[in-house]
Amino acid sequence: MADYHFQEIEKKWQAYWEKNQIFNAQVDPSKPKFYSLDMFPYPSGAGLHVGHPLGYIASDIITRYKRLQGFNVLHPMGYDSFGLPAEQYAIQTGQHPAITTEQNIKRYTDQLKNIGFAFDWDKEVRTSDPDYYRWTQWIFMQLFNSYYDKTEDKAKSIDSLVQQFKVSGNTIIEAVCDEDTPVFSAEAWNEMSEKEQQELLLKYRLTFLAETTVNWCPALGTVLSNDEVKDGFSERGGHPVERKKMMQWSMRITAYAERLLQGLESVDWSEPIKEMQRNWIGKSIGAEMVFQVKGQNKQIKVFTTRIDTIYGVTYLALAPEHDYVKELITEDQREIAEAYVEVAKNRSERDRMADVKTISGAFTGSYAINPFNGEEIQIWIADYVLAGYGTGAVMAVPAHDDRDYNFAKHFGLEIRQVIEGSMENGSFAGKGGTIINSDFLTGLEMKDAMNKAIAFLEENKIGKGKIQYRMRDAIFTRQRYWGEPLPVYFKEGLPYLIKETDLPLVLPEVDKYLPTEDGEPPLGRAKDWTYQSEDGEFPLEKSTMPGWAGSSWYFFRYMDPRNETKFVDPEKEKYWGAVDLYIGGAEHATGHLLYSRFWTKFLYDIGAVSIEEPFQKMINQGMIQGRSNFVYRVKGTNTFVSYGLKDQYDTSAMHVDVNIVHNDQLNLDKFKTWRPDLADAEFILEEGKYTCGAEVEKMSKSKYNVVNPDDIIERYGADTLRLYEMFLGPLEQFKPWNTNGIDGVSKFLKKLWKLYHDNQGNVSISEENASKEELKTLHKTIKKTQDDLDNHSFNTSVASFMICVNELTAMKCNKREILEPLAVIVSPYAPHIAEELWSLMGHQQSIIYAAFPEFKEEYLVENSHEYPISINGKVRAKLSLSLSLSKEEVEKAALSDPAVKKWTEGNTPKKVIVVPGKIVNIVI
Ligand code: ANZ
Repeated sequence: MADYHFQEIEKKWQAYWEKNQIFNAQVDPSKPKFYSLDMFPYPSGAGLHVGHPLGYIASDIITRYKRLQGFNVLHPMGYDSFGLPAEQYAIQTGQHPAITTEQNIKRYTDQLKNIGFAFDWDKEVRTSDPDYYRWTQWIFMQLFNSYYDKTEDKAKSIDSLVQQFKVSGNTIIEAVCDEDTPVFSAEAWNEMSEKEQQELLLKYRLTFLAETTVNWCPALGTVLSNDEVKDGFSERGGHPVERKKMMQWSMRITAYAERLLQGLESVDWSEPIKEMQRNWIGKSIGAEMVFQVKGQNKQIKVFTTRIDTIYGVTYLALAPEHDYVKELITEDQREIAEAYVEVAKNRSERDRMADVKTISGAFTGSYAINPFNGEEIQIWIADYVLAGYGTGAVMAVPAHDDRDYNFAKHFGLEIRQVIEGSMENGSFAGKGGTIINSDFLTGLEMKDAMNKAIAFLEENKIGKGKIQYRMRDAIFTRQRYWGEPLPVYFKEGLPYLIKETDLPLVLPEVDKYLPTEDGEPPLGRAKDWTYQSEDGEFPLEKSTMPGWAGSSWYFFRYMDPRNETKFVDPEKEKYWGAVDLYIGGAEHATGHLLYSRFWTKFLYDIGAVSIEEPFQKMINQGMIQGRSNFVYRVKGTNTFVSYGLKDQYDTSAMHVDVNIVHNDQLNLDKFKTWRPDLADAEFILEEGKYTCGAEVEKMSKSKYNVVNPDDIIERYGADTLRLYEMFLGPLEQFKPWNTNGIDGVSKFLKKLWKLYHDNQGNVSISEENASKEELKTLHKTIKKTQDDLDNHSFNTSVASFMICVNELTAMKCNKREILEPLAVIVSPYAPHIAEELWSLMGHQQSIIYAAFPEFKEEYLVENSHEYPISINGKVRAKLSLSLSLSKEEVEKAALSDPAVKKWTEGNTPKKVIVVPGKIVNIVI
């Protein structure tokens, strides 16, 4: 073969890898393991664009590098294949989402295989496959059968809870449960009906059914999680979202709040992502206390982080949704207050939080009593109090809290200072300081005042110290078709699990993918959506699981994807353990990454897996943005003027397909055929060319800036694509796709190819020993590549390969001693060409079985030095001498140098000082 024919080479090696199962991973305790994982994609109809493979290329490079270092690597790929777009498409076209999904997966797989990834395709999983989701359903069942024991700080079986209830009710047990769980004795428990017992157990189960305020999206006909809602609109589709109370399944993730927080200390993730998780979990240390309502048998519970300011409380504020609001509104306030509540309720929490300017609220007419000083204070309803946080009620301290201050100012309520010196700069909250005007707290510092106030609460049984988490339980159901059915049926209105042996509970066929006429989810359309249990036939749950169910545990299934008796074989799970490198987008910071950590911890608690944290190290790749091109139409004509001349005309810019532009030059013929209305387009050119304008924007169809990796591969090859994506810049950075530099990368590969060939295009490898210079070039590249890969700095290695190949080309180096290791170090980045060169050099086995070359420091050590020779303080000559010479030898050489002799004129100098490896000073 003469020239570098990447198309043939790439197809050949992809087929070879597949046929020989090169990347098939098996447990091998004799080798260290490396588990490399990419966040698996949702197979959308649009296929991959060049932004998608960025992270996959980086992880592929790492896994190939790890193989060369002797690791046993697991590098799987699969599909998160339940989801909204396929279902929306099904609604529009009637095509079953399974068919759409299958087609999309096929397209994705072809595209991925084209890029030459070292994926173990045998391990592929699809979350929408019944063989997969039976285990998602199985995990759901384990959660349903578990509660959280606070004493042991782990999940335990609900049966053991029932045993405790039988013996001592719930008086002794410390378990996570709903706020409104009553206290009951063993007798009471034993006398309860089955229904009552089941209702109580739902308050403890780790997945449970409860009336919850949810984000309801009427346009999508489903509930959405907080992270699926952005500024009051659905993330997908941008439809309005309302707050609504509904019976919903939830996951008691809050039971794991503290462990989710602590676990962050043990993982190697970027600080911003950890911080986002910490904020989401939102731990606050404070106190909970009750205020008696005057003249009513009611107590209002508040959560405060500043109980030290209790003497500065001048009113209470309740969320508009608070349960007591109705009963607290007095007759004379009714009209104003109720009207206010109506308006406030329809604003989402997010809007209310985001909007700090609008101050709205209403006085209820009722009063509460501050138990510390017996004072009567007004009870207000206020927008800024959130129903879902803490107790949905606050003790307002306008002198020391911004929101309370603004509210008090607006409504003319009292502002009473109780902390010394904290009022300056208009900043109130968060500052400590000595307490004033506060009876027995006066004179104390914040911490002591808090402790003392909490002691007072506890003595008087009106409150206690409390740790509060902002995180809420995660709503687990969606009123959609294309998701996992819940393995639950209803008997007398109560949920029961189907038998494990009846799994998977397969998604039924329906005539349409829409809600039923009476508003039931699409599964309400299925003919026999019932369960045959021992005591009869019962209706099955009609909602399905949310998108995050299947993705919360897929990393375990990859280890053992075809196991029919377990979700993963324990031996395999122990061997592969946690993911060593997880690469994916930062947009999953609080969704997927919290849910999968939660499920892993739960599976650990029940002894199903050996690890508590699923992802040891994580890198979040930046997004590749589109680089849009523009043409400039002279208004009212079909004439387009080149970028440099556009200001001389009255023009309007128009997006043009980037695929008919090369190096910002428009291909005029292609432009004319791009759209029918452009067939007779005319151009005003600059030097015979049409130059387009350019701008960086999100990569999207509507901006005509989507670049398909298939096109790049066809034109330049997969190795060029891989190198180029890495060359674009640091992996974590957001950066535009700019094809302008791709020719350079492609030329580099041609040069690399040429190093191994003579001018006639024949393979030509010399067996001669390499020179020092050649070894130096090689070893500095080995070192750089190794350091870069260890630091996940991919772009810089590409640059060093280029330098290396340029240097070797200049030296006309074709020696095996250099070119073999060079092929190996390039192979993680450009595996096809490396395989081909490796085999051309006579190797029978894939380059993947080679060893990463060992870096030898000695080749980098300089063995000579250019000595400046200074005569009477001025450098008069330069002399290159071996570093192995002694001081005397250096002196002798310096003095016998003709340039130096000219200055000394044959005289013996007064003094000669030799600093070895640096300088020679001569004084005459
Ligand atoms: C009195 C006080 C005085 C407060 C002071 C703060 C400063 P984090 O840190 O976020 O937990 N709060 C409690 N529940 C609330 C709710 N449902 N909606 C809105 N605000 C609520 O904040 C806790 C503080 O936020 C609590 O402490 C309470 O105001 C308020 F100088 O109580 B504080």
